[in-house]
Amino acid sequence: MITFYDIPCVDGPRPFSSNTLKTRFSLNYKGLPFETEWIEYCDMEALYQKFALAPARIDPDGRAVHSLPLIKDNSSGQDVFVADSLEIAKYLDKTYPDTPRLIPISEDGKDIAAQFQAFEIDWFMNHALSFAPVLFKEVQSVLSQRGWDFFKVVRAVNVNAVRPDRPISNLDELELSAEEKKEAWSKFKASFDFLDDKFGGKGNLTWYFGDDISFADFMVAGLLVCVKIVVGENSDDWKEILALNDGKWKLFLERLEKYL
Ligand SMILES: N[C@@H](CCC(=O)N[C@@H](CS)C(=O)NCC(=O)O)C(=O)O
Repeated sequence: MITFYDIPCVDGPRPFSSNTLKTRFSLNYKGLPFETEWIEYCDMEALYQKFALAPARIDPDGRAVHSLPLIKDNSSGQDVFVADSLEIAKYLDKTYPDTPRLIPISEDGKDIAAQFQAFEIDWFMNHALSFAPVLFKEVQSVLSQRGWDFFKVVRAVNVNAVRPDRPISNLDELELSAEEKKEAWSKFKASFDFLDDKFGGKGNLTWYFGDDISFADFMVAGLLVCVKIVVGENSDDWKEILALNDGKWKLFLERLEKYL
């Protein structure tokens, strides 16, 4: 059985994190049975310590990051731990070869997993980075106070990287003017024109790799579902996103709903 460590919303055990959602989509798409253990941000390091796991990564500021998603798979008789949604996708493809692949087999020798990372960076980092502070601030609405107290400090570092002229020590200090928010939202919404081309072009919806679903689709779906939950599905901003590119992303999410 696979144990999937996910981050809960304050009002109950439901996912909101774009990163863990990628893994939830992946597990469900493969049809692999799993159980979820809900872990708050402030308890992630203790979880890693409980199993004597090394941090998932070291951030550029030197912080050891004990991140989710993390899975524990004991199907082989031994506990195997894998962190990071892309690493988990690679592991699941390798360990469960009879299930639908998340990362297509490369026919030209190119590293497709690396292309996925490049795609995500290209989309979000190059087209919509200024949206990150707005999204982080909204995350407060779904976290417990303990979760927010951790999140608001670690994400301040990311916000400072985007806005180096006005450094903050936690997200409570982050003040975004109506104008800044509007601009960030419009950049984020405009980034879907970049995605439109990659998902079938105008008036047509395909998956990132054409006919077959892959992990790249879950990268986009993970962030979309996160935005929906964090800003609220009745918000005008969310409704606008669903209407973008002739309703493409609404249809996209409807088609993936069964893997949530
Ligand atoms: N690239 C990683 C990112 C994982 C990640 O940063 N997850 C966040 C949750 S959205 C986390 O656990 N952060 C903990 C921290 O920053 O201390 C993935 O795709 O799994």
